[in-house]
Amino acid sequence: MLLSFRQGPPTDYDKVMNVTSEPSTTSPNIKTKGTALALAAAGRFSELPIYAPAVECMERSQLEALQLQKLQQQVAYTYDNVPHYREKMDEMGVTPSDIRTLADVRKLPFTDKSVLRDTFPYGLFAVDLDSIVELHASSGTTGKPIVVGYTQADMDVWSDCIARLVQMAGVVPGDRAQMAFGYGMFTGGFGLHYGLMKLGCMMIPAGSGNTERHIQMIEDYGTTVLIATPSYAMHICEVGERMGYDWQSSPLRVGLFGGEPCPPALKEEIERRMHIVCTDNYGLTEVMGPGVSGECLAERFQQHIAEDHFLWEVVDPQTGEPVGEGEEGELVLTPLDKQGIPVLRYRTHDLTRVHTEPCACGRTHARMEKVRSRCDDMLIIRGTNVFPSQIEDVLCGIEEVTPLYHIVVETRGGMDHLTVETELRAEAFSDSFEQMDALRARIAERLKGTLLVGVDVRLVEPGGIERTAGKAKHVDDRR
Ligand code: DLL
Repeated sequence: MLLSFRQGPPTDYDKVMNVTSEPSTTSPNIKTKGTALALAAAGRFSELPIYAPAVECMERSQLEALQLQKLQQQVAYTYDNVPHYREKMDEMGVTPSDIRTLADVRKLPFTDKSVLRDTFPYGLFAVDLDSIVELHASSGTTGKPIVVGYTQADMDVWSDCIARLVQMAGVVPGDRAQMAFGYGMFTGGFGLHYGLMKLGCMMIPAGSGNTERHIQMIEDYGTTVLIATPSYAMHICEVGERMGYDWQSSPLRVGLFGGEPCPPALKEEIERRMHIVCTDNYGLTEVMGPGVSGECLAERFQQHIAEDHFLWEVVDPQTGEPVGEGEEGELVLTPLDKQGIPVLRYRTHDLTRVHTEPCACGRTHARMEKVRSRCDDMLIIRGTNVFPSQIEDVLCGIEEVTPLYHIVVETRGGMDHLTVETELRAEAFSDSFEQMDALRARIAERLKGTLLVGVDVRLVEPGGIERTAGKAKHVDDRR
């Protein structure tokens, strides 16, 4: 039997619905009146409602005891029910009884995406298919998809994790939540949908695409929360502006973003132009989908990990050895109560740092920094390592261009060649060739200074970088 944790009743929301505050000094245009956002804008973080305070604010020592108990059960369950892990652990000479402390997790084998691919579709499932109530998959670009199955207990944990993180992001029961993720096999759509419903929101299942209709629906249905990838939210913002939609008087207040990196500059730009508060949440299909971590309103660029459901490690991507507390490395996750498809020590390939100091919101669960890069998205250009996020950071510091960009890598004359396409803001656009060329040269110079390799810069007219309804694709490696 797996441990299940009973959530306490949601906090009393009435008190936050009646709060008003002075306009936020940092973002004066953001609509906060009469909502949980008002408390945050007033810096009254400790009064913000918490979905499951008994777990989210647990003493760390208690939390670790809970994690250990769950880890021991989960390892035994996985060993008994998944032949792949039994064989691996037997080969390594590890038995479930060897897990006596949380650090003993390091005795267990890592899991990589390839294991899930090689066992397609059901090879890692720990239960009979009769007990699976929902299937999801991540498409990836090559090979077979990664397929994951959820039991009813998994679905309950999933929706609890989401209800928690959306509450953390300023959503309250009664909010009207419009979904702009697709409802297909992708975990984003249904995952957020179930959790928002659990919190008591009205769901508007618009799905991805048809951007003008999204804007019409926001107005017609009084949508207060938008769920999207940040790049699609930016597109919704621009299309609305072109349609003459007044975001300031729109009912929308909260953006729940996830599924792809959200650079701080992009988030701030969306907040400013749409007059909403945006938070970022993180997850991945292999360990659950969305729901692993989310930002609270006190700490705007870090995400609380649902530590009662996920044991985290941060390791050196090369050696697999743990890095020091607060140092950057690859996030490795072990879900602690997954029944359908348990995975041990999943190598996310996502780079982050994790902090455990107390947070002003009162939650004790550790915070991971926003994921900006993956260890497998590093480009090697003429022997130099280049991360797309470095390019993003440079471009975000140049006011004439938008945060949208595209990178093309190709071989020219036997050498790696990097072209960065960056989009001009309408107000920076000029028909003076000299001016545009000077800007292009300035951007190329800045990029070279950071990346230490020469780069061709192509200025693209406003709207020229492709917009997608899902995750943005930044790199086209043609080598
Ligand atoms: O993207 C799950 C998800 C959906 C999370 C919606 C949040 C909201 P996958 O399609 O399996 O699952 O992709 C997982 O996307 O390993 C990260 O590299 C990236 N990713 C997801 N969320 C974030 C985020 C979903 N907030 C992969 N910031 C992960 C940065 C993210 N990267």
